[in-house]
This record gives sequence, structure tokens and C-alpha cells, in this order.
Amino acid sequence: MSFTQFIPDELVEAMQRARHLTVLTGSGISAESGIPTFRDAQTGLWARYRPEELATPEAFLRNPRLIWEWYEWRRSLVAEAKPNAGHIALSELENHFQTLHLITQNVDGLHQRAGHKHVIEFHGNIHRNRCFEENKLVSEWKKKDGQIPPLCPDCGGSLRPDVVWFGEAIPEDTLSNACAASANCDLFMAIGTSAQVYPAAGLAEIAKGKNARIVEINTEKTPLSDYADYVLLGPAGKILPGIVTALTTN
Ligand code: BJW
Repeated sequence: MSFTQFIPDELVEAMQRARHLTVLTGSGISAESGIPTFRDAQTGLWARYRPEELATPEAFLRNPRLIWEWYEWRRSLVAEAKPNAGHIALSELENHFQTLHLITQNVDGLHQRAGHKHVIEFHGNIHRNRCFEENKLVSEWKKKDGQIPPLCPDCGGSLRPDVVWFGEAIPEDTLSNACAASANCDLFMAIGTSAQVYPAAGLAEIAKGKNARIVEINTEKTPLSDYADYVLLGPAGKILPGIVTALTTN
């Protein structure tokens, strides 16, 4: 079924007028690639844990092996996944605007695999690792001793995924680039995010404060729906291709 009929004409006109688009994505955009959203029920061995309680430095300090294995499980889900129609349509939107800044809260790298060269990875990337003690990125370590988590070859500290956990600061450059992109757009789209986690959720508020039109795409309403100019309820993998079609045929 085509979702073009659910894209209001007024939104298509606003998108045609806009020059600078900033997009914030959340885990909902990867749901149709088979990656569960962050707050979705986890499956199998992980069903008894709440993700909010695993994604913290305190949890890692308490039980580094458990947290490392959780990320290994999630890496295996990402390895089996492919970008879906939503990721691909978003990469096609780049042709319709003078600038498109893509900020993702996702750590799965699927936007890059869909063809986006410059992505602001607000919460890091699950494919990279860094030393818990020294914070520096580490790409190689001794694998043969079976140590979990593996240890930093330089200082012997535990390795952790290069992601931002609750209570940790967003890297300064990342935060300032994302804030600037949000303050300097005429259209801001929030796609597949529950808009509950700050400071990411505040980016739409920055854009709104600078009079950008706000578009939300989500299967359900969120706190952002209250001030968005357009709320498109439905799966991103259907709505985004509908938007691209509407823009190219109007
Ligand atoms: C679909 C769909 C389909 C489904 N199509 N849609 C201000 C107020 C209150 C609290 C705070 C505040 N400022 C800071 C805080 C504390 C905290 C916070 O926000 N807590 C809230 C929970 C209340 N924030 C932090 O701790 C942040 N750090 C910080 O503020 O530091 C300050 C500091 C300064 C100086 C020194 C030290 C500290 C850090 C937040 C880091 C979040 N990290 C995580 C984990 C990343 C790694 C990993 O993945 O494991 O990021 S948590 C998790 O939430 C993950 C996600 O990126 C993020 C957002 O989740 P997302 O993507 O929105 O997913 P869901 O599951 O919530 O929603 C999915 C949505 O998709 C749903 O709406 C569905 O309906 C929809 N959907 N299918 C379209 N097909």
C-alpha cells in the first residue's frame, strides 16, 4: 500500500519551500530492519533485564561481563539486519535540500549503510570500542585469552562499547554540532523516537524555538506530538518513501 495519500499537501509544499532540513532518528526507524526498539521487550536470555538498567556505567562496573555480552548479542542482531525502505528514502531526501543534517540516536550504523556519508552519531556506535579507563578508541586486542570483556592492550583496563550510557555526557563536538544543526534549519523531522531521552529530545525544542516547522513520524504519539506542526502516525518504512514520492511527483 502506498502511504502517499497520508502526506498532507501542505506538508509537501512546506518541504518544497524548505532549504535546510535536520533529521533526528531513534530506534523506531530500525524496527522494520528487525532490530527491536530500545524500550521494546527483549527476547531470549535478555527478556528479564530492562535495557535502561543495562545501559549505565554503574551496571558495567557491577557486572562488566553481562553488559559486554548484552552488546555482543545486539551486535549479532545488527549484523543480520539491512537498511530498510525508511533508511533508504531518507538518504534519497538529501537530493531535495540544500543541506540535510542527520542526527541519529541509533548505534547500529544502518544510516551509513543506506548511503549517508555524514551522520551525527549522538549516542555513539556499537561497532566501536573504547577503554573504560582511558576513554580512547581501541580496535585491536588479544582475543585468544577468552577474557570477557577484553582488556585494553595499553593499560589493561576493560573495553566497553563506544556508546553514551545514561548519566554520561554527550561528547562536546557532537552536542554542539547537533545543536547548531537544529538551530539552523527551517524544517526538523523527528523519526521513530519516543522523545524521552535528553539532551536528544531537546533538539526539536531548539528547532521549534528558531521557528522551524516540526514534523514527527512515529507509530504512536510522543511528548513531541504536542508541539509538532505535522504528526504522521505510521511506520517510517512506509511514510518516508511516501514523502519521497510526493516530493518527486508534485
Ligand atoms: C516507530 C516504529 C516504526 C516503533 N516507525 N516509529 C532532562 C530531563 C530529565 C532527565 C534528563 C534530562 N537531561 C538528562 C537527563 C538524564 C538522562 C535522561 O534523559 N533520562 C530520561 C530517561 C528521563 N539523560 C542522560 O543521562 C544523557 N546524558 C546527560 O544528560 O549527561 C549530562 C552530563 C553532563 C556532564 C557530565 C555528565 C553528564 C545521556 C543519554 C544517553 C542515552 N543512551 C541510550 C543508550 C545508547 C547505547 C545503546 O543503545 O545501548 O540511547 S538510552 C536509549 O534511549 C538509547 C536511545 O538512543 C535513546 C532513545 O531511545 P529511542 O531511540 O527514542 O527509542 P525508544 O525505544 O524509546 O522509542 C522508539 C520509538 O519508535 C517509539 O516512540 C515507537 O513508537 C517508535 N516506533 N516502530 C516509526 N516502524
